[in-house]
Amino acid sequence: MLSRRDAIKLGSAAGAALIFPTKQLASALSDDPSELPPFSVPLSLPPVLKPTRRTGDTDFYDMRIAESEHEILPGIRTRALTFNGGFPGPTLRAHRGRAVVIRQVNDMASPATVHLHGANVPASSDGHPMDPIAPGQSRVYRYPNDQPAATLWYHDHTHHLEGEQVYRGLSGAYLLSDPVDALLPFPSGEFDVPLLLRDAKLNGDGQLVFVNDDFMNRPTILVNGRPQPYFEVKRRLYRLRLINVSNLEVFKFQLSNGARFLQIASDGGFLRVPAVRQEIDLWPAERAEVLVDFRSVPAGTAIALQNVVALSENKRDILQFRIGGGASSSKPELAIPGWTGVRPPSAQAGIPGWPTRNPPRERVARRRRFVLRFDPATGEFLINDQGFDPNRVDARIDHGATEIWEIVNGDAAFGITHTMHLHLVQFRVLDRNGKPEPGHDAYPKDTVRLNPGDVVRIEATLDTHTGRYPFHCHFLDHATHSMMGQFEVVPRG
Ligand SMILES: [Cu+2]
Repeated sequence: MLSRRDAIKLGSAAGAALIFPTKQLASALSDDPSELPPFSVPLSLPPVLKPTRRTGDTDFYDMRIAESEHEILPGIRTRALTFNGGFPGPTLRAHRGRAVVIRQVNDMASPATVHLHGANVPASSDGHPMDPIAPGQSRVYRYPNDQPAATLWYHDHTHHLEGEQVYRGLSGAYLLSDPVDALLPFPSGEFDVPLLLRDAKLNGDGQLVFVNDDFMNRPTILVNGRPQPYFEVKRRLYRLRLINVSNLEVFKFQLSNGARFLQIASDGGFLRVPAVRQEIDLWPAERAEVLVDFRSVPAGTAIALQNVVALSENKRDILQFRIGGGASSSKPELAIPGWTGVRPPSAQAGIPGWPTRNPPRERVARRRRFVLRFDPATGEFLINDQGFDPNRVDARIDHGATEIWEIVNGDAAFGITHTMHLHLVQFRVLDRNGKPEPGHDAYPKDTVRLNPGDVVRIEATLDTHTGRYPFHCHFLDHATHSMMGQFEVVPRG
């Protein structure tokens, strides 16, 4: 079985042809990273968007989707598709129990639809691929924020355009907090840092080049829109919100000094138990919140966040932490066995909103099976041998039902990785190839990784909104062509 790494190791176009039999082959093995050495530019942070209006229970925002120019490489203006001119878009900070209402104006020449990834929202505000904002038009999205604290993100989801439009810049962070956040002794404010990670190809003029599914030829790594930046940090704990906004890039993060992360949250919020991790896997659309501890690191030290499964050596370095002076925080600092940092409260289950829901097995209403497979005859990516059809509903689910879905990566022969993302719901990964999924990868999840040949079972309870929602591979270039289906939650009759 060949992985993406193995494909590179083959080191020949012929080898790659076996695995990636599509049109990107001509460019597959060329590589033209920017001349910029890693860690030449400072990390930038997307601005936090201010509401235009607040009421007792709702924050109102205005956003504008438009092409604009952005400095990715120093001194070069790159045309991008942007929310409010940002690459990535501005960060929204939302609070559980306070609704957010966003008026999105589409000033692009193409349609747009805005999906809030990981959120539990009514179907009318889900940003369904078939529910676009036409050019020149606007639309109001309503987000109830009735779910536990989580690192969510928003992105374009326009049918057949989502791959290119997200690649060209249409994504941003949406950080939902709740009272649990305030109770836990985690870094906040400037020490709580969203990191939107992706790859890109820039041509000789510094312009973004998009070729669908051309993951082997996107040699530039961007963090918050800047190439392999450095980040000046203090000698203290940091909370990093890692968000993979790539179409296709997979990361396995390590710290260059061998230090470990404390993972506190996954896609949909806090883990049941924080996990000490040497490595963090992060595939497209996944999130991980980690604490890193610079308290005992000498001032003047540099530590790199690295991707140890990078397809080429120049993509290995992601971000450099430059440890400055500065006192450690006045907050009570924490210790956990096996880690140099934090000891979270031990009684998580007693904290209101801590995500501990595990539906009993006997209530499982239905089991389904979905096989994800590349079709070499058409170059399309299929679910149960079908491409996306907006007129077809693949799963009708009674409101309140718990279902178990068996998801199969049927591409062992081609060595193609996939993921499965369900809108609307956070699910639990029960097992992978018959073995229980480790807690940090099990719950709460909205996107699950599938290596070639993997068989994964997930369990989801659809007890919130009714209506029609997509599920799809979140390698967006696969979803665009056209690895997507729909489920519909129907009221009980
Ligand atoms: Cu896929």
